[in-house]
Formats: sequence, C-alpha cells, structure tokens
Amino acid sequence: MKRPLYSIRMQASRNGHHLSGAEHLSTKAELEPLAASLIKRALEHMRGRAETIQLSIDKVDEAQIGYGVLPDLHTYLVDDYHQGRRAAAAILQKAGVTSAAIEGAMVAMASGAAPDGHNMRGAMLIDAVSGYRLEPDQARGVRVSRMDLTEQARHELTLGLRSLGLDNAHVREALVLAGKVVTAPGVLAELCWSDDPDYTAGYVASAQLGYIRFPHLKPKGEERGGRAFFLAAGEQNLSELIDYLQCKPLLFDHIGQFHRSRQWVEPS
Ligand code: PML
Ligand code: MG
Repeated sequence: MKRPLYSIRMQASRNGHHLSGAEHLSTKAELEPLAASLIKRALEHMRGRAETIQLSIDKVDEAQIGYGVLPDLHTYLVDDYHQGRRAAAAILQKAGVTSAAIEGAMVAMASGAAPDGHNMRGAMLIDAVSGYRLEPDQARGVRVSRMDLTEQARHELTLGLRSLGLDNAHVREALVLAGKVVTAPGVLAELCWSDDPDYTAGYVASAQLGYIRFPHLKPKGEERGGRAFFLAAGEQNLSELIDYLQCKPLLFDHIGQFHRSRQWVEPS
C-alpha cells in the first residue's frame, strides 16, 4: 500500500444514541471516496438516518505500523439464538472465561450495555474470572480502530469469503476488528453480536481458536448488540490495552483459513 497512510474513523448517532461506526487505514488517493462512502453509510443506515456524524482523519506514523494475519474462520450452524448462545458460551469457556463472566456479558448485551439501556459505542472490557466490567466509560466503551487489510489481503479475503457465500461488510469488518482484538495484551477472547436488526449473526474470537461465527446469536428484529472483550485476571494494564486497541496501527497482510460450516453438536 502506498504511503503515507491515514486513519479514517466514522461514528454516527441518532437521537443521542450510537447508530454506526467504521474505521479504515487509507492511502491519500482513497481518502476522499472512502469519506464519502462512510457518510453515505451513516445517512442510509437501516436503523434510520444519522443526525450527527463525526469523521476523524489522522496521518499514521509509519514506524508504528504493525503487520498481522487474520484469524481462521469457522461457522457453526445453530437452530436458533438460544442454541447459538449456548454454543458461544461453551467456546468462551474453552478460551478460559468463567460462566459468571459469560452470563454477565450476555445479559448486558441483551439488555443494552450502556447505563441508559442502549447500545454502547464501543466494547465492554470484562474480567474473565470475576465478570466485573472494567471499561472506564460504560456508555462509550472502547472502540477498536486503526486496523485494515493490505490490497492483496483484501482481494484474497473477498475470494475466500465469496467461496463460502459470506462476502458481506459485516463479516469482512468484524474479522478485521477481531483480528486486532485477539492480538491485544491480556485479551483472552471476544464475544460479539450485531446491533443491526436484520443481522442475527455473531461470533467468539480468540488467538488460539480463531473467529468462530454463529448465524444466530439474537432474535431477528432485535437492535441490542455489541462487543465484550474478556481480560485475563491479573494482566490488566488497562491504559496499555486501551491504547493498543484504539491507537496501534495494524495492517493485515495475510488472511487465515476458511472452513466450511458445520452443525454445532451440544456437548452431552
Ligand atoms: C456487526 O456488523 O454489527 C457485527 C457483525 C458480527 C458477525 C459477523 C459475521 O457474520 O461473522
Ligand atoms: Mg452495526
């Protein structure tokens, strides 16, 4: 990718509540069309037209750019969101998260994790053992930014996802975001389900297990969703972690493996 690179971030709200967000690393030539597409996205969001759109553009310090490999992608087919949440919980436990922490995160996401019962703008930070919430601002949460794909990796990702019938912006963007989260210091795993009412899918990600998606983690029509990052107990240097998630520029120059969907089998 040509240098310099710019971080471009969009955050949109409506009626004072979070509506949409997106982040990219862009060349100078792509900056203008990308800004236009992010504004269009905020104005044409399925949950309504944005009333406030914040667009931030910052030149990236080239010496700071790290490179990475996207997580392997797996899909477990589940009958409904009840089974999906049981499956997600089983995988989070495998990654070292206690059932109390999983239950707390799921209850918060299902009921609106911000103090006013709406979605947060960013993610919750949750102690993977006690389940305590650790993010400094429970309305804002932590927004992961300054990550993207190289042109070659984007091309390969599109081909790989297309072969599975999964080439949509939700999967592409979530895979890149999760790819950064699982490399963050002290993060054991991530849980996410979408806040878009028509999109019921979600995933669990961890460095060891990869990106494991479930087509149903919430009922259709539900607007409440979000993200929880589970932190290893005793390894919580919060300011270092938040600085990494928000500020460290990370370019994925390699993709992971793409696995065909399998039916989730409940452990007996
Ligand atoms: C979102 O776009 O709101 C989050 C999407 C999470 C699931 C993406 C996928 O289908 O893998
Ligand atoms: Mg969304």
